[in-house]
Amino acid sequence: MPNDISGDFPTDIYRSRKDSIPHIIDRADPVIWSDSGNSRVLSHEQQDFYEQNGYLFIENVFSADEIATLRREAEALRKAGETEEDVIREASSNAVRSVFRIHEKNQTYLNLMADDRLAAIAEHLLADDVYIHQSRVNFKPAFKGKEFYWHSDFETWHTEDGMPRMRALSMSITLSENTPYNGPLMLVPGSHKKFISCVGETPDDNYKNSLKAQEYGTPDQESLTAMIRKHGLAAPTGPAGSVLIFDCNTLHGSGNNITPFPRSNAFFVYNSMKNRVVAPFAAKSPRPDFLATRDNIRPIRSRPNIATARLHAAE
Ligand code: 6CS
Ligand code: FE
Repeated sequence: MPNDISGDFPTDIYRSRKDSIPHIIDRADPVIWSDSGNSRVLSHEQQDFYEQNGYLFIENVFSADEIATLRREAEALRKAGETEEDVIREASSNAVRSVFRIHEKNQTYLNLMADDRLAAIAEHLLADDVYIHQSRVNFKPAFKGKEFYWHSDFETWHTEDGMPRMRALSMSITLSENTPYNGPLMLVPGSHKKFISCVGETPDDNYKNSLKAQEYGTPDQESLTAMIRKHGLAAPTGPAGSVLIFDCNTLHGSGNNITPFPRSNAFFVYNSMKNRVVAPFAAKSPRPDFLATRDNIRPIRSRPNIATARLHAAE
């Protein structure tokens, strides 16, 4: 049986934004929650790489036709969201930076989140039925796409959204080619096994600034330097239609895009149904539902029975 941690969470084992100095502690959760290494979707080598590095990049998962559809729908989302709260614009140019809740606003992305090429991997790695904690398109537009400073998603999702444990992961689907030049996502391989606490109390309505330029919940430069000196950096690049899977606690960030080529990626955050958000661990009130699903949490699908899956595969 996989490790199960359902029930309430009286102690905050990932304490952050509460002390005057940062601390680095060991991760207290598995990276891969499934006990059996047998997966119909990931090889042992892929699983070993993900467990050790905290990310895995798989090229050419989606066809050119599928990507053309996803790009068309992303553009429709970008154009439609003129004034909505879940559309975040760049601070310096007003260009659309991110559109959230894409799985609730668009049928194509609703279908994509439950696509077996994605969902089956999340269900295996998290060893549970999963739901979408957050979804978005980050457009990183040509010439105007600004940085996402270094951070652990989990630090924010724990302190501001109330995500109890490290039993969630992100999948980034490249809608445009991710090159070394147009602001690719950079990761610190292996950083997912340490939790760096951050200093500075969460301001009220922090998300109104953090989604444009994150200040709170970012690791101090000394801790970052130590982690990067020890583990190095990786910036997976590849064609549109690739998928970057990364653990909720893997340190990552990305630089400005000053090229003529957008770096638009769609993101789904899969969370285990046993890891549903509770009250924020270090914020006065929870963030809105477009950033962290809280109302009406339900699995994206009932996991296909492996025997049935094999039966269909044999047909
Ligand atoms: O605060 C959040 O949930 C968002 N911020 C970043 C920089 N990454 C994860 C997520 O999109
Ligand atoms: Fe992030």
